[in-house]
Amino acid sequence: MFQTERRFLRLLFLLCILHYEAGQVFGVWPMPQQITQSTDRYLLSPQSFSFSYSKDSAAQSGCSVLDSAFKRYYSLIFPDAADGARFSNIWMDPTPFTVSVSVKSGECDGYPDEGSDESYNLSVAAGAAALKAQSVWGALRGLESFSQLVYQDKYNMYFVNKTEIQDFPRFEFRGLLLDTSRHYLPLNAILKTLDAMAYSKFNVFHWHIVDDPSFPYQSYSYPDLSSKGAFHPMTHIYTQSDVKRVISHARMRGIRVIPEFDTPGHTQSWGKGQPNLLTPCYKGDVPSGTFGPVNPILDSTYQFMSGLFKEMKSVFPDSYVHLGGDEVNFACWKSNPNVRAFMTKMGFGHDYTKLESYYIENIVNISSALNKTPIVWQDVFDYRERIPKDTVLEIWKGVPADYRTELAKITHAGYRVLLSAPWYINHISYGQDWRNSYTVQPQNFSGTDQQKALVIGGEVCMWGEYVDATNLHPRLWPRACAAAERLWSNEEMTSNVDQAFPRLEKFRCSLIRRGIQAEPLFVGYCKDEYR
Ligand code: CP6
Repeated sequence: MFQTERRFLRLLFLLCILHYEAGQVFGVWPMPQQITQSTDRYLLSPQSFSFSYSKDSAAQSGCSVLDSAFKRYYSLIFPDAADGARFSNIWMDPTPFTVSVSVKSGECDGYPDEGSDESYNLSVAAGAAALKAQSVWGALRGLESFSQLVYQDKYNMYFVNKTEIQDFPRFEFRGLLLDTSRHYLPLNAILKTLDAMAYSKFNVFHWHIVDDPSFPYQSYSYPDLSSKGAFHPMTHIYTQSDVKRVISHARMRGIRVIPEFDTPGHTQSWGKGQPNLLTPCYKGDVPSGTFGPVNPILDSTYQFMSGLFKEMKSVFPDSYVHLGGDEVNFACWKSNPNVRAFMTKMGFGHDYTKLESYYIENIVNISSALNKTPIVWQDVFDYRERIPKDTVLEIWKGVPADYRTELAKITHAGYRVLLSAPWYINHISYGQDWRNSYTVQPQNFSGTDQQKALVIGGEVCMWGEYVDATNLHPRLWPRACAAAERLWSNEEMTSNVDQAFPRLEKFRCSLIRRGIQAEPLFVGYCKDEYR
């Protein structure tokens, strides 16, 4: 009975939006869970606009995350406030306007993590807006929404309409993968991506930092990994200070940084700086001079991985780590007589998936012992390793539809899953492919409610074979925004892709305005695009 009432109210609400959109399209991307706006609007002037901590807020001035967010959002809302001469409100009374922020928890120096509360309420009225959140992370989401509500009229006057928002994310994990091994991405390209992620309320940066082609992470325990394995030992590396900057920039935006150290496959570059790590491949009875995946039969391998993961724990604060485990080619293992002898000794027969299992089990145990929750690619489940129940499996295979079978299978086994298969946006094609990303329904597979609750979110993947700093931003934006809304917003309110189009067009123009080179969705122009 409540259900039907709720449905009815939602329908009524959607009709209101439609009616309203005749005048002006909603300005918030991703769509908040609940938003009501009126046509009453308030003039804002940069000179008399301010953010402040409300008296009842647990965080006050000195709270690093919010202090710097206030500065950032002031410039985002009033991009031309700096050139004061051009913008002068001589015709208008500069009515004061204050956004009062109140958070329940005063924790400002921590890192966002699993379980961070990102909910917020925003109420915009005459002369004041009230933003209330449990944590600073929710306050950040609210500030972003507020900034998107502000617009300029044809005289370039700033306005905000009377608005009420109640908002929270549908999924707790809304990630974006960058691959810095196929091409090196300069620090600035990463920081800018983090900026744009915050605009779309993404909250996890999955840093696929190393892979076959290069090892740009400068390890302090094993410096040869980058000095020998990076494209260039000085210019194409991420120093400890670079990594700190990425983590800090992300923290300020409520974004977690989860590094991926993908093994045992995808490790060619590791072999250059770490002798005896990779398996020597054989041609007949003699080593061929080439190397395969990490050598799973040596104690020295696990000593090295322990050392590297201990370093990871001290460098990356997030409680999760991505261990990879995808696309392991068994040919080299099969060719090596020592590996074959080990197989026999262990009773694995000729089943090399058992060897892969053995390796992953060891690696997962190393990271669990360091209190890190592992994420692995779905291949690891396919091999049926005995992995701890808190392991997250990331589904990357099976487009267009097969990932549903995979979701059903893995959640049936009781594991939590992350969906990235339909969001491989390194794939490009002619036309509006964001629509495919938008219409994905992560919980649309056959399974119980319990199974569906195991979908913790999803990830947009930007693999780097054909991407470097020259084309990264336009390839990412606004295409990644489609998944961002799918992962944040209410399913029913965002079920119509045609209704999303004008909002996304508008959001893309805001991205341009904020300095993100987001590509066009279709024919048209942005106001002020070449200012
Ligand atoms: N690198 C690594 C890759 C991919 C994967 N892992 C990949 C595979 C297929 C496509 C795109 C990327 N480049 N380490 C798979 C998770 Cl289409």
